[in-house]
Amino acid sequence: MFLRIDHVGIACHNLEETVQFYESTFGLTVVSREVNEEQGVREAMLHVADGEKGASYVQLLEPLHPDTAVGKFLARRGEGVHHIGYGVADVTTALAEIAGKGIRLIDERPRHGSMGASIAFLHPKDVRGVLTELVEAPDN
Ligand code: V0V
Ligand code: CO
Repeated sequence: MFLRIDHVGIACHNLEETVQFYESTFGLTVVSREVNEEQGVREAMLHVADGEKGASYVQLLEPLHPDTAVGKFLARRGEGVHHIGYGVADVTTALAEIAGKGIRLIDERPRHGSMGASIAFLHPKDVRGVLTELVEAPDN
């Protein structure tokens, strides 16, 4: 079902400072910056590698408000890994297959994600404590 690790989502208080840290420490490059009001985030994608089945990224996430998914996470747990995004060929098909196994879906239908992707989240309580995102890239 999974084609690649599309991205690792990392929660931070200050996006610009954290981007600078990733650029200067690891030599990564920002390839996209977006504000996603629906998800309550300001985010940057930093390219890590290209593979046969697509590219992988680090996604740095700053909350737009405290009362958002990432805002609540920061208040509870502090900065760190927030979610894993796996590349899939078709989010709708993958969601149906996963739902059929009894896993709780946060999103019943795909939403708009970074860089034109279709995304959907699975509940961390049903994925052994890991907030899991399915990502269908536009050029899949
Ligand atoms: C919360 N919990 C987590 C978690 N966030 N566990 C693992 N990883 C996380 N990131 C746990 C938390 O410790 C609680 O466990 C329980 O879930 C309920 O937490 P809560 O603080 O009451 O929070 P809720 O229920 O209000 O919301 C949690 C969920 C929410 C996961 C449902 O964050 C959500 O809907 N996330 C999906 C959307 C999202 O994360 N968007 C931002 C990224 P205990 O204490 O009860 O045991 S946007 C993005 O990635 C984009 C745009 C992209 O990739 O393109
Ligand atoms: Co993400």
